[in-house]
Amino acid sequence: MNEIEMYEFDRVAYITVRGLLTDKQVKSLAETIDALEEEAVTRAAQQPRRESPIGGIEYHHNVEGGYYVSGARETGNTLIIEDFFNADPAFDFLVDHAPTMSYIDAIVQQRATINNSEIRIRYPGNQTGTHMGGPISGKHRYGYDQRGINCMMVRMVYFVHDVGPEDGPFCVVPATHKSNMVSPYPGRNPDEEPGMIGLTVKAGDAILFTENLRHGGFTNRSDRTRKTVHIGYGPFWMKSQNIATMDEDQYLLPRTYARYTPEQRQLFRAWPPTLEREFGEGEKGPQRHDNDR
Ligand SMILES: O=C(O)CCC(=O)C(=O)O
Repeated sequence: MNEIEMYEFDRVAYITVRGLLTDKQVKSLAETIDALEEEAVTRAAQQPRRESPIGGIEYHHNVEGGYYVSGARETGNTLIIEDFFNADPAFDFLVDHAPTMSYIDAIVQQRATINNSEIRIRYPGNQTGTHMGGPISGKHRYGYDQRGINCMMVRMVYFVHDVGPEDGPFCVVPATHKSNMVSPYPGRNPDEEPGMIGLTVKAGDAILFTENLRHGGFTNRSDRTRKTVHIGYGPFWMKSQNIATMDEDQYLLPRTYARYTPEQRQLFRAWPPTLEREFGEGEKGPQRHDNDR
């Protein structure tokens, strides 16, 4: 992360990183997402189901695939697939992805781990309601101290196709991570919120932002479905920030863990700080979520 990127991130709470993924990676991700979408849409309404620990949203637990899915493929709706790392080894390169980690390690002071993994498939007519911004304490806080930027949860959003102004771009109210007031505007409609801007991108670009920033997704007014990959990071003690498994242990199947290098495994390890202290190579991974959920 260079000096200008650091300055801009501190100033407005997000940066767009052009060309973070190679053309080959974009192609592979786009194909993998398409295939996963086809499977997930047929499962989304099926058993077994679980409600998010924070209430509200119900998910299908795909036990074989190791992921949670909510939503439906229909106008105005979205399909969200959480814990997608379990679903296909094609996602493995995103774990300990050196260009990404150079950003994460610059803004998360404690050892960073992955706490969130979701694929968002936003069909025409869909929008993502505005959330966050203003004074926030705890796990979504943006901070700055004598060592520099000190973020709690941040996200990298990867784009596998171009997203123009009509395609439901990710949107932000810049600099609201430093706002001393909660937004006074009623409702959560990002299209109507003063100060909200859409961030247009090309395939291969990524957007890095702190969860403290007020953000959402403008209505997708095109006839194209918007597909993105979101990966969240934060200090190692932070539990899952996926909605289906909020504040639980990370959901990584033993077979996923077994594929990973020691460095990749570290990104899912809350404690102890080094892998070797507890497990030898190839031994059991983080806690598995069983079929009862
Ligand atoms: O991309 C979007 O539509 C919104 C994403 C979002 O809210 C998030 O990643 O926290």
